[in-house]
Amino acid sequence: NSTNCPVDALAQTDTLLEKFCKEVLEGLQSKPKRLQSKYFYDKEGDRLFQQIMACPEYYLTDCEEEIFRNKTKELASIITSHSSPFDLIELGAGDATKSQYLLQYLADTQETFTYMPIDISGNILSILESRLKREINGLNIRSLEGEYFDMLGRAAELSHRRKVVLFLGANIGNMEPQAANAFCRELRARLKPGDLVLMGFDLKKHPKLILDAYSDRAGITSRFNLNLLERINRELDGEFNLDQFEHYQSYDPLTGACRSYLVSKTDQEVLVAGQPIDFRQDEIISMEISQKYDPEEITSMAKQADFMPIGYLTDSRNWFLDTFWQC
Ligand code: AVJ
Repeated sequence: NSTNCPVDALAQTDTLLEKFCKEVLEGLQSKPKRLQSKYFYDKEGDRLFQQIMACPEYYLTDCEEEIFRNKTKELASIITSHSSPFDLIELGAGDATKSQYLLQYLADTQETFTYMPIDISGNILSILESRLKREINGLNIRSLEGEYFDMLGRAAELSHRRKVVLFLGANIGNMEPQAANAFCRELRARLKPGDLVLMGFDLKKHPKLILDAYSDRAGITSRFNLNLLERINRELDGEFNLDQFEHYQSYDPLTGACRSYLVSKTDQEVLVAGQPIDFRQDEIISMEISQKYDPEEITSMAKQADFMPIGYLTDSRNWFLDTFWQC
């Protein structure tokens, strides 16, 4: 039984399910308890995240879409003037609603390139691939399902052109600032001189706007968080009772950290993959960070990773920033 996996019994046999199980148990056995937000995105999580993006409070997607829709030509000309010919790799592509504007433009202007979307959700990649093949004539697309750096390695084997790496949607916000710095250094180390990165950051703004974006009135963000417990029930023989947990969101304007938690409503014991997990009333599981930055912090992140900032674009409200870094 593949769901029966005491942590130490797992040697190197890391199938995806075994890794999920191992990381979930490790997180729930830590103090404070934590789960990793990359696991939000099963089929139901993909669906809920698409609903979040359509929520009136969730401004991030609208802002970045505005940039990609209104400034497609600027984006494309920075890319073509700094790194042609190129292949386009997108980390955490999701449904690629924003990059689609750029892909369409580049295809229309006769650029020859392969688009390689990387995502941890095979489900969203197949949705993406069939839509793009239908909507963009002649697009070369090669989807890669898995974790960022594993698949970046695969992409490097497949591509012999310069690389343009898109990392949009403030996905980098899901890393603690320290981890984001380390991520940028590792990304830089895997790229070659001349390669380009286009990164999307959510900017610090009125704390209430940020908090509202992650605690929407319709309660979809709450369901998005609770869905991970449901996924654990489905895939790891978990016995979470979702009614016994409540979503709690915080935003700290001092640090820019926007964090989500699930709070246990009672003292309870929950079996996960045969392992008993004890909760006290009011004990939290740390679920996700969505870090907010200011422009100075973004520039210093580029420099500490040895990238050269070569240009940036913002939306009309100055809430979101897409920046180009060159190796
Ligand atoms: C997909 C990581 C950009 O942190 O804003 C949305 C995920 N979580 N609402 C974000 C998310 C709760 C989102 N990212």
